Amino acid sequence: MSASPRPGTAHHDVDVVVVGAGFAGLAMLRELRDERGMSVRVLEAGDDVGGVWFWNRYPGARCDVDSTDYSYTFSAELDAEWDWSERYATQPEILRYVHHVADKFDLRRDITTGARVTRADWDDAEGHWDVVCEDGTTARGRYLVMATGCLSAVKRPDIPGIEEFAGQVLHTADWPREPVDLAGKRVGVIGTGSSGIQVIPRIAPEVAELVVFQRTPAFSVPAHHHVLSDAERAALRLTLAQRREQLRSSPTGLSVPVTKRGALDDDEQARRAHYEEQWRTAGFGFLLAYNNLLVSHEANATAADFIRSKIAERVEDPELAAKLSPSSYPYGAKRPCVDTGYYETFNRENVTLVDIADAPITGATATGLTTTAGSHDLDVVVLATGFDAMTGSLLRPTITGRDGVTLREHWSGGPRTYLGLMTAGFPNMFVIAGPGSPSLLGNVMVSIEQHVDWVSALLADSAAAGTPVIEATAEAEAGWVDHVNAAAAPTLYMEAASYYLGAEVEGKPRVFMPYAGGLRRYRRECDAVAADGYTGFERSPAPGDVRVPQPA
Ligand code: N01
Repeated sequence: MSASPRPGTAHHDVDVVVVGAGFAGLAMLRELRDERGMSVRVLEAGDDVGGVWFWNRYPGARCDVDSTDYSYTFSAELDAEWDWSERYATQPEILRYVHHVADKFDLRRDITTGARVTRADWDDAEGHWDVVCEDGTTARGRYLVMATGCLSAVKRPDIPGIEEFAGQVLHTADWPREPVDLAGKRVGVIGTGSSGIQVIPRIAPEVAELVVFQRTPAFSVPAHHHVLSDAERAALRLTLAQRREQLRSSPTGLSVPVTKRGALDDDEQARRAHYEEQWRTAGFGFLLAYNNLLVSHEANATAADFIRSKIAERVEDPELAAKLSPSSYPYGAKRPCVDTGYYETFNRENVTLVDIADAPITGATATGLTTTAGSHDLDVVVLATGFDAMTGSLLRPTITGRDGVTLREHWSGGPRTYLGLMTAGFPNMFVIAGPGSPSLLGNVMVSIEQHVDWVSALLADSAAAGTPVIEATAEAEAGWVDHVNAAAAPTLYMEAASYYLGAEVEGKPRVFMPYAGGLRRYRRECDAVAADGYTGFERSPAPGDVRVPQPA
């Protein structure tokens, strides 16, 4: 299908069309334009850059990876002029950083905002992608890079009668840009994952009543975020290079020391002391307190018991503490959370927990929400219900590859990729931080930069060889799918109804989507493929006399 723009909208004919102007899209744009001399157009649905940090502006939103490690590493000048103010940066500070990067590297001139991609079609005869946006913007590019994020397709629960509700309905991942005044209001929050756990303690002191609708309790440990002192910032600067090297070579992309100790190597007293120490400092790294928490039930139970004992200390009412304590899945099998005062929030007079596993929500009325056990009058409903993870943002647009096959058809049994980067039958389409990559299981920034560099080198190599049409072979894809499954099989990840497994959306194929082999191993696999002349990819000349983009 050829792209033709609506009157008043633009058409962009470029080497590369990138979808999404979050961390991944901006990195891809800078790399291909400034390092490879390619023309790039980024199409972004939001009306500004920032991706997930543009949309998730709910109170309390912040990252849970140390800010220093949640940064680009491609520019020493950028490093020198940017100072994070807190251990875990808030959403506004991260967005300021993204804006700073966009301005410093003059990225905005190649970005169209307010352009939600609705379809992309591979034209086999011409060897390019035609891309169409909801607003009529169109683009054509030799390459298509989906930098749409793994947690960006917002999931709204189906609540019968919600349109009758007279109050406000907000979603954490689609929070209004203008300030929302919750003071003195009766607010219901549905969902107790990372977003719920951040928003709940933050709004509890200002609202009149807070009703938390919990389906599955989460494991959460203290974040210990704090404003960085001058001395801490100076120390971070001094150790930055070494820290970056450690991130690149670590299995998680986190600056958490890797231990060789398993939880059962210590006796109970030593283990408890170690957990106490981790509890006081580690934040998200608590999951790495021992090296076998995600592979051994027995080891995992020691950490899970420890966290439950802490919940019991933090929540005054033992019955409430029990309801807030996860027991139906291993610690870490769902993405663990970090918090600031989450459990203590339930000691407040104005906060109520409603267990919707026992008494599910049946619907909404003009005045609030009803469950099988009763009704709750509310002024505002906050949906902290997460995302159609990993595949949602790739399957919501219609993407058609060779022979008219859609990505939805090709992935009907679950996502299939080679190295998490390409999918057979979809030539010249790359996914950044998508299914089959380690992105979600570690520091996504490290994955993003690895993917961007690796894809950039592949495009340069292919252009130099006169074979700019690149496609993962069906065999390589099948091999990687097996490899991803094999990496996940021995882990406890398989034992929770998580979004890693596609359990968050009814009817979604239940396959483990991220690569659980770790970033270090993943990087080695990718490097070996490149060193071997890009095995698993078929590369061919462009059809006809189409211009071959040349690297700088
Ligand atoms: O989403 P989630 P999130 N009825 O899917 C519940 C990143 N993140 O937005 O577990 C009732 O984790 C659902 O219940 P259940 C981070 O990677 C990072 O909180 O499905 N309840 C669950 O409690 C994170 O993992 C940061 O039974 C429903 C919650 O809603 C990811 O984003 C901050 C429901 C969804 O939890 C997603 O986090 C925020 C329904 N129909 C997010 N549907 C930081 O960096 C879902 N739920 C700190």
